[in-house]
Amino acid sequence: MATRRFSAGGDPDLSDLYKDLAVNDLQPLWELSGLLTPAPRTRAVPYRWRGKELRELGERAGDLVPVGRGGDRRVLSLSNPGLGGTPYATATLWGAMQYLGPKETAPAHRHTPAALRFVLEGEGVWTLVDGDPLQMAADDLVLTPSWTWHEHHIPGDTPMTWFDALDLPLVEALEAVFFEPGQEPLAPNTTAGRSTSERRFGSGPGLLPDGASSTTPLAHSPLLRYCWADTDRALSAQFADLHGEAAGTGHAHLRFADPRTAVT
Ligand code: GTQ
Ligand code: FE2
Repeated sequence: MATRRFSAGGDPDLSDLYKDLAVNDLQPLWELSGLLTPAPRTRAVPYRWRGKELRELGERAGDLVPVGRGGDRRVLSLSNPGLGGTPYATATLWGAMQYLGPKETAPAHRHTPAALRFVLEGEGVWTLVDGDPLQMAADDLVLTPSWTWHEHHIPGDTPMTWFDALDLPLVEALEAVFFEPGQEPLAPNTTAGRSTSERRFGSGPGLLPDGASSTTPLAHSPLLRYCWADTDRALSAQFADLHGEAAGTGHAHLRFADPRTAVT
């Protein structure tokens, strides 16, 4: 039974109606306010989490909290102070810093929320997406689309921290969250060279494997790593083009897009 009470303003008949509505799990729209707002209400507030603290606290978690089954990921979520204690950065986005130590593995799993990762500094992490080994180095963007298997490895001796963004709160609101743990981690010796995804779809502007759009009916970009060297080159080229679209703006601006369709 609904527990919300509505004021009948002293009218006994109305009061009876409201009681009976409640007993029948009904609510009178005319007593409800704030549902159809003229414009969206934004509860999340502008906020800054300082990189220095994130790094230090990640390292401390690294010393104290093992990663593995049961713990799966060593992640500090950004909890927006406007969102009443939820572990979410905004109403629709999860944002977090993930810390992985030397020789550690964050085991395979998959979930319906999609993830993207921005590497802020360092290198040495390999993220396997559906078994394809993607290198993660400073300023790279790495995609883990919805329901793809993923696991993170550091075969070497240097720990690393990176930023995760997931559409978890959005998918949760749609009641569409599914999660599945995977098999034991693959050996990190599968991590050499460029990923299959990059070799096929990261060749350069306008260059796609023949038949790509029909043979890869993916709901997400087949390019899973946007490496900084490519992004930097493209930004520099755009910036240097003083007569082009960037003219007068003083800055170059790029969009990460699905190379098959050039749609985000
Ligand atoms: O790296 O797989 O920040 O599953 C939150 C959930 C990272 C991940 C997060 C995750 C991951
Ligand atoms: Fe994940």
